[in-house]
Amino acid sequence: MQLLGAPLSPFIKKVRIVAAEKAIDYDYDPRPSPLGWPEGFERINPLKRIPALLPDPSNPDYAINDSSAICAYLDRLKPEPALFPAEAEALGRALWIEEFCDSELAAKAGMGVFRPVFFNIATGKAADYEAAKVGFEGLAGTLLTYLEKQLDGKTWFAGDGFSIADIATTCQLYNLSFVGFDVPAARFPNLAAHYQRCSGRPSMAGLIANDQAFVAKAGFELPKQEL
Ligand SMILES: N[C@@H](CCC(=O)N[C@@H](CS)C(=O)NCC(=O)O)C(=O)O
Repeated sequence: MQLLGAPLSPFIKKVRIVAAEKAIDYDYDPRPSPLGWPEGFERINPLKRIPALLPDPSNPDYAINDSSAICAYLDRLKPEPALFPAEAEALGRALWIEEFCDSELAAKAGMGVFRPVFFNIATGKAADYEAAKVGFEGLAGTLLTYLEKQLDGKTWFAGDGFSIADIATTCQLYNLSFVGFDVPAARFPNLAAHYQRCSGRPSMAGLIANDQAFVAKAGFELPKQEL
């Protein structure tokens, strides 16, 4: 199988973490990106989004698109370790937190924080930290506050183990951290501790190391912000 999409995408990370946790091998094509689509990519995904997964790379007309669809596919392909809780209520909660992070949090983190910093830098402009800080405070006061409360007295978001909910959250918080917006532990102690717990797993740490090497090679500066 072949996974397509730029490594900095939080949705690509989500799929790669699931694959790594389950030790599933795949070929990886990092080229498709919102900053440039290979010719004919819409044949794979008419919505022109990443990630895309081709179970058979020789057949671009038969893709599985969308990180949630791909993660569910990988989980069925290799059920162990389970990343979707078996118990009904925990599964419902995991899918809700996954959706919360993939939709509203991703939109506000991506458009409001990541893009004004990284897309500017990547296209040769100055990072717009003023806009990014407004974007961060907008999502901190609502979405991060909600997630913080969900973790009260809990180690994981759904059920009693690491799940797709924890992965989806970590990918979005990492996207913020990448451009200098670490979740402040003083304001969000549960979330900051959860982020440390999840981002230190080998499935995520390897991806972070790749990004750091990329940033160093490109000479990008992404200083940490006071929040
Ligand atoms: N719900 C989708 C979201 C995928 C998505 O929005 N990916 C972004 C990159 S992070 C994208 O391809 N955006 C296309 C664009 O901005 O033109 C998923 O979970 O895969």
